[in-house]
Amino acid sequence: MEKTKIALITGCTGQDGSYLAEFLLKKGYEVHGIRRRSSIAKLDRLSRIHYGPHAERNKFFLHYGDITDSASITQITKRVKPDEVYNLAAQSHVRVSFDTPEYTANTDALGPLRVLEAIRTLGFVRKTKFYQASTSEMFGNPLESPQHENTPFFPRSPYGIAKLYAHLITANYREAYNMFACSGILFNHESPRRGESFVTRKITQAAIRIVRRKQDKLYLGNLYAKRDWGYAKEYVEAMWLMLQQKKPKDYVIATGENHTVKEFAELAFRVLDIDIEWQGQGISEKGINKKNGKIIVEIDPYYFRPTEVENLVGNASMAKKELGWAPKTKFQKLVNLIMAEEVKNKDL
Ligand code: NAP
Ligand code: F7E
Repeated sequence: MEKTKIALITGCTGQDGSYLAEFLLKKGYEVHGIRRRSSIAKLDRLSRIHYGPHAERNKFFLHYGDITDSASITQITKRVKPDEVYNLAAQSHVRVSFDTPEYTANTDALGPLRVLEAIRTLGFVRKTKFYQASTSEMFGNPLESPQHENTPFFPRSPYGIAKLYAHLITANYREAYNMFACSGILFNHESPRRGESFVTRKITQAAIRIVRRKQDKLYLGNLYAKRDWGYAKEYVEAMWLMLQQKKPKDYVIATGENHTVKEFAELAFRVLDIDIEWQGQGISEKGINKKNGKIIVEIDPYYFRPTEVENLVGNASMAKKELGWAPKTKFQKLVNLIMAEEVKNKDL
């Protein structure tokens, strides 16, 4: 009989961590996740696994730890003896990284280093494969479009810069210690589990509240930023596929098309039968509900970033060729599937 594989996921309570845990349990893995201590337990995204009446329940374990605390990371790695480590833990908000640059560097740059060092110093280099959650934010203002694995990096935020360190140190451990260590350069991916302060969920939740008359307006920053938005549930499979290859290698994961924040807002409101008419320019631009003439979208400069990434779109053809991975959910379908979940939420 084949031995059960053991996976350790940092950032298990997050959007991707929860989808990945479900995916790996379905594959028959024993899954260990790291959770942070907080005053309120934040296990909502794991409720289907952790509390549900599922057979997998016995193969899922949570450990208290923190990516800024080497001792906890090393102890958990020593106890779990993972075959695969997925390092998803991060301060993942780009705007917030300008407010907390040092913490972001500690978590997003040194965090992955701590995990790599745990694997190395415990003597697990031959046993344990390592996945690092890299990001399209490393491209920043890119020199070419679409971006691929060899596009030069020009990050534009403390987040992007911290993630670039993590990306490069992962490559260094691969070369220096012959470790199976690789990074997925994932473009934006969303879902009904996406954090509520990212622009997609902020828009979908506000649209529902506005229709339910619980909110008057939606305040946004840059309406013209373009992002390549995919579906998180599909992207976690690409992470796993990367660790199943013969050789460790970095891959871009993206849909290959991008859209503006404005288009996202238009589609989300359209699901609720609201068409937006745009008037004005710059910070005076407003979105008006065509049905009743009410202003439903306004600009708040607070949401502008000191340095913005204007236009990202990825080329995932290497992932298609070598991993057999391709996105199934494109823009319109993605907006619809998030909205379909939001409308069920009676608390909004
Ligand atoms: P997310 O929902 O914000 O989840 C982040 C996870 O990291 C959460 O579980 C969080 O725990 C945990 N975490 C944060 N700080 C920690 C610390 N100091 N110690 C231990 N755990 C900590 O992010 P996501 O969207 O799932 O993204 C997963 C990873 O992919 C992140 O590294 C992100 O930077 C990267 N990424 C995301 C995208 C995207 O579009 N989603 C694209 C490219 C790369 P709490 O639940 O306790 O907060
Ligand atoms: O912003 C603009 C904002 O915060 C998208 C993270 O997962 O993906 C994510 O980072 C765009 C930006 O995501 C608002 O200026 C306008 O241009 O949803 P976001 P992000 O910054 O692209 C990458 C790949 C990651 O790796 C990150 O971890 O939308 N925007 N108005 C706004 N953004 C927010 N959050 N809020 C607004 O009101």
